[in-house]
Amino acid sequence: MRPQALKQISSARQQRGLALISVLLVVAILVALSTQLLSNHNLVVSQHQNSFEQNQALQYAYGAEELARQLLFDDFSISGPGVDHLQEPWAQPVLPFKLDKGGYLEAQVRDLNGCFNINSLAGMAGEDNLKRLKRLLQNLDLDPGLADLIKDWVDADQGVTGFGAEDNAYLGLSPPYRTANQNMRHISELLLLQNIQFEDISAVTPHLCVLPTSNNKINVNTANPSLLYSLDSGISIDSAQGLADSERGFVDVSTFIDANPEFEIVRPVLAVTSEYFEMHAKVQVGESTMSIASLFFRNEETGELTLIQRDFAKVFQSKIEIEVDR
Ligand SMILES: [Ca+2]
Ligand SMILES: [Ca+2]
Repeated sequence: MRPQALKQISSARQQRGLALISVLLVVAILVALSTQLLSNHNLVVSQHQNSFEQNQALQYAYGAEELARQLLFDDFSISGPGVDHLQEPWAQPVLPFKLDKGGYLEAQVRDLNGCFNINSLAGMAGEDNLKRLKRLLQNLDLDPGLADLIKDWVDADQGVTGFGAEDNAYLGLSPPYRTANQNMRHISELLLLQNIQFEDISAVTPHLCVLPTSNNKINVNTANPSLLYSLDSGISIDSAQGLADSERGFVDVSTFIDANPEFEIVRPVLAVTSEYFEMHAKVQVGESTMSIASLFFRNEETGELTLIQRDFAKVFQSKIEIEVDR
């Protein structure tokens, strides 16, 4: 074959090769674009699914709140007026039940007049409550000096209490900050206290609550043994524990003191009813889980319930123990 003809054949092959490479390149780009589009589409679908499930879970959580509101008003007006104790319907946890579209809901109500109110340290009986918190801490094998730190955080003055700390101590930290010098709004403020240990806070918080008042009473029908013991040095831990283990349903404070005369000295701070309650619910819809802790105030004259605070970050700890057959 002549050299000119060979050259033409080689050039044609090169052109076909280039064309093939171009086609392959276009196909590769199209595949990459399709994959990217599909991936983005899946992400958008997933985001919408999560958003939809979260919204459904939130609506169920609001439903649990409404249920608690109804239970507490029913208790005030019909089933248990004039007294609040742990055998009443509102105090019974709502067993986890399946929801229509899959998932489940569980809820429980806690009486907050049965725990130690941190803000009572800044109230009219602040000094007495400081002694009570110290007794409570000692009973839990914790440093009673923690009570001084908490008191200084919530009291309005700048005078250091015992082992407490005021602005001067916190302004020396990095970053510097000041004491609140007002009622706590959330229990997590405890983590701002000077030299605080997370383990100590974890141990004491189940016995504490944060109420939007400094002058609350203690419901003797719902108070836990640590709180009952802390009320006065004349009350023994065995007496408090025995009382807490019994089925309490005292209809008035006098009846309670007749049966437990060691509490006479703290009569002014005792009650058999409650004003503050916390509804805590956990909802799961699909892959989405939501927790809601709602603080209610119930007017002791009218029974009207006011929602004071919602906390979506509190860890839900079920009161229910489920027996499993093995
Ligand atoms: Ca009641
Ligand atoms: Ca202070």
